[in-house]
Amino acid sequence: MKIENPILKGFHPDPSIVRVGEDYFIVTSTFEWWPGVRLHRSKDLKNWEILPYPLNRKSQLDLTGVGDSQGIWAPCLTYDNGIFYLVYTVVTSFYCNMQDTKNFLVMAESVEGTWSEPIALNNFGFDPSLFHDTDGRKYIISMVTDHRVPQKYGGRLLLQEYDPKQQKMVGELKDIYQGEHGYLEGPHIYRRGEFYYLFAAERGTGEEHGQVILRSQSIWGPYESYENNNSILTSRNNPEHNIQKAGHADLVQAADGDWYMVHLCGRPLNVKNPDNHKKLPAKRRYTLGRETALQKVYWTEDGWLRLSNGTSLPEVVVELDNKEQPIERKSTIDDFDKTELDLEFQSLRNPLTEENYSLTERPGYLRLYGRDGLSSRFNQSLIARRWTEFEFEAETKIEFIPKNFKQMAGLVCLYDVENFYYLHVTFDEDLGRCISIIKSENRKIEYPIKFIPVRGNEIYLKVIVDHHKLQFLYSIDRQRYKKVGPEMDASILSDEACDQGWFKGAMVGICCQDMAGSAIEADFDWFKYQVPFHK
Ligand code: 6LW
Repeated sequence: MKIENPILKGFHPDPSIVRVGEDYFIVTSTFEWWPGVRLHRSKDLKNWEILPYPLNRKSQLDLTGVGDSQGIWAPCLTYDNGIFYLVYTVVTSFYCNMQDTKNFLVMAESVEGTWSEPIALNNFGFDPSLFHDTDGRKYIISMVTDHRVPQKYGGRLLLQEYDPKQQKMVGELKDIYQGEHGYLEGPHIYRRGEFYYLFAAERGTGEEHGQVILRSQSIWGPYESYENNNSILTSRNNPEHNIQKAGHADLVQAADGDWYMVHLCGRPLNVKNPDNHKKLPAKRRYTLGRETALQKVYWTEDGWLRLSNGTSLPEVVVELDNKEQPIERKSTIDDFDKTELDLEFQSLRNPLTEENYSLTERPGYLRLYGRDGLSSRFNQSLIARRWTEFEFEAETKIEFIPKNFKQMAGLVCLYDVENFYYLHVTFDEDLGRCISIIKSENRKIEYPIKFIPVRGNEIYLKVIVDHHKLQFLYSIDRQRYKKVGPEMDASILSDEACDQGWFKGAMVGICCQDMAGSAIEADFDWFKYQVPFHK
């Protein structure tokens, strides 16, 4: 069986994998999107099915007000003795100098829940990982942030024991790595034969990214690195390769003894930041964010880990020996006939409550009640899903009768609260009900078109994305579609282009705002996300 990377397309970074019996599970970071932590299951490593998000109660996770690209970072999923353990960071401030990186653990007997309330770990840095030793002891390893100017350590990893009985960190905190070779993140520990292996990402999550491996006979170190700390996985020397940004990896052993590695990667657009860009000059843009890929690996006779292709360059197509076990494909149209939202959808920072939506008020419709504007970090009535392909169409059918200009509802392509394209229905004092587009690029707001009056109760809003091109359309009969506004630049919805963007990917969704405070309702009959049929 062949698998093609990425295995989880679109915004699925920082993968962590575990196998329990015949099932593989992968968790990925969700940042300010709610609920927290994406979870997928597969039996063949190729076909992945989304499962309920582990952090799905406000008592477990409250991201109200949290900054863009903060929130949930780098979850790590492990299993021991009948229990799933999920550790993760909740980042509540980062881009100032003092970082708040709160680390937690939740547990569950079934991966589909219910997951426990969070247990606080230490907060020295982000990317905590839990290691279950063979003697029953458990340890947390994480990287350490350093707010001092200048920083005392370039990179540093700390290890501390976790006591499952007392449910807290115990004993001494020890440095097991200090950045003589560089900055390590996303650390995991494994035990194999006589060694403890330390597996970690290096050189940040951009195109320089890579993965290193070190080992020691004691969990506390000292750790020796493989070949002068050469990356065992990286795309940094092959900018033309289809799989860029490779790094931040985790290992899993199949039931037949074979080893696999999941890692994050990105597929670039052919569009770059300008040379004078203040954050990342001349960097290529990645609207699909960082995705999850899989590689086959093996252990050498002298106990080091290598990619099966013998190089450090990730494969696009990986050949596996196992048999494919297809899963049911979801329909491209969600007609909102169920009483719960599809798992593909996430909201921003908060769960949607009955203040925001109803799937029962008008059966067969998603009713959204207008709340905060698209720049709010508090109470938005918005649901969105990931862009998973360079080419796709998304469409919705909306019924909405706004009464003033502060009321809007429609179809949105967004990266964060500062960067979006919004095709919306609203009200104008002279024109009555009309549609328009708002573009926000790093907080610079523009209306690429004027307001266009629209008749009829039902309106179809559509977006067609083709790599860096984004075109909105609308129709009142679903027969004839008219383009609205010019072709626009999709590439601004990327980590590279966004001021507060570091770690996510573009999303498309539907939303309703009522900044006048009357919680006007908008009814959405369905939402369609479709990739061209040749894909
Ligand atoms: C992740 C860390 C990282 O926790 O980005 O650059 C963070 N490195 O490993 C968010 O994905």
